[in-house]
Amino acid sequence: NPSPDISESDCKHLADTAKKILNNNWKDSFTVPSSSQYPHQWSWDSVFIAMGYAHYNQDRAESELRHLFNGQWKNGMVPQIVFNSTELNGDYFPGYEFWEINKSDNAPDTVKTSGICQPPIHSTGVLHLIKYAPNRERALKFASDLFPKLVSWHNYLYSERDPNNEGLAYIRHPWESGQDNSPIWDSILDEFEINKEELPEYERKDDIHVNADERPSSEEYDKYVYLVDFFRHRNYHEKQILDDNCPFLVQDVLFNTLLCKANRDLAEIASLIGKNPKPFKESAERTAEAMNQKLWNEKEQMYNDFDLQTSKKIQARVLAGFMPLYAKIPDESQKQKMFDYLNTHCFCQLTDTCFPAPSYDKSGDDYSARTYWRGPVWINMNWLLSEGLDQYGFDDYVKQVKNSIIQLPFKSGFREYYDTDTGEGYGIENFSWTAALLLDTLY
Ligand code: 9YW
Repeated sequence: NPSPDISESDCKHLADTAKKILNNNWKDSFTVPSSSQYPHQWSWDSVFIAMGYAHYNQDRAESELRHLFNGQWKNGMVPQIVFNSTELNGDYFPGYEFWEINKSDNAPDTVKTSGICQPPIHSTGVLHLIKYAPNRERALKFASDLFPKLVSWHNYLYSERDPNNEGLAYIRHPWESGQDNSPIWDSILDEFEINKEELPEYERKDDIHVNADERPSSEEYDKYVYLVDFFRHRNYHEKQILDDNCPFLVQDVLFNTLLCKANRDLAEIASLIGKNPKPFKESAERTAEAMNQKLWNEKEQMYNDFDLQTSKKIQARVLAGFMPLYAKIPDESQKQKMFDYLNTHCFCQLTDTCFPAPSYDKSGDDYSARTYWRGPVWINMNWLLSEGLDQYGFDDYVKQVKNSIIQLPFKSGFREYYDTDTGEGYGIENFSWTAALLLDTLY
């Protein structure tokens, strides 16, 4: 353990600070990830944030999710961003106008959103609310109201994003993974050429408040923009996007892990509110089986994404490859192999003096201690990892990972990401999910 233990009064002070951060990032009915860097509502951020509120402010937890689902598309897609209608022109690109979502018949009529989605952790957030909110009756009523929307979100993923009916949903943009510039995408982004002249003119805004060297490269950004342009040219018509060979089509490990877990949790919600849990249990099992068949890599001792354009696994040693633990997908032999790799100098061994768990294998040549999704520790990934390891009884490692969730903000403030070796914080300050998940861990 690289830091001294934290006293109870320090913990209390830390929790108070976390609540203040969420309060400052609260915009009437939802919470922005950061008032400066991300001034709108983000889909999976809001779920992590609601998980924190669940313990002490049920009103806000419900409002957070309600506001997000107000932006749900007519085909069931829950959008990555619901724009802040009172401050549409914050420092953020691509803003609402760039997405041109009104080209799609499926876009919501009045709510302004982006045209892609993020990992489907929503049913899991609602079950969390039922489990931890002070007023359980009220949480159950809220879950009943939201239930049809959760069902239609899952249905969207299995119908529109799984053309070969495999039980695995694809993503079509790195932003949909929640891990924008992860090394997972390198092979695909390097491979597809874009004609610069055909690229729409745009100006990045993500490097105004944060060091540019921690952010994705300009080549990566061009590809991100190219893909958005590709979708809007096809009016966000999923079949068209597929038929025209979208260059980025990936069955992602983290996304499908969270889909599997969300189905397990939706089944539990269904039982609690008097609905039939069976279809959701079946979907969860199908996805788990498909992940074990198609995404498990015995040699690498972890799961890999699958590139649908080349029909190959993408071998990148990212922390996300261990996430299936969270949905209890690995069997006894797989879980041990995964742990044997996780618990090495590559991701922080129990005896090492570092903060687990870096987002990318530290022994890789292209590991970077401070570049966004290419190495730093992220609190949401730690949270998912600790919940996963806990289910398999890896208690010592769970303790270390939870310790990082508490020690890193204590040492360096509520940052977006941290250096695994020094604990130094990077990215934007006063970051909402870091605060919310610290609260969930302390409660
Ligand atoms: C973007 C808001 C989002 C997160 C993503 C993270 C980053 C940048 O910030 O995305 O412009 O969407 O990669 O996981 O939801 O915190």
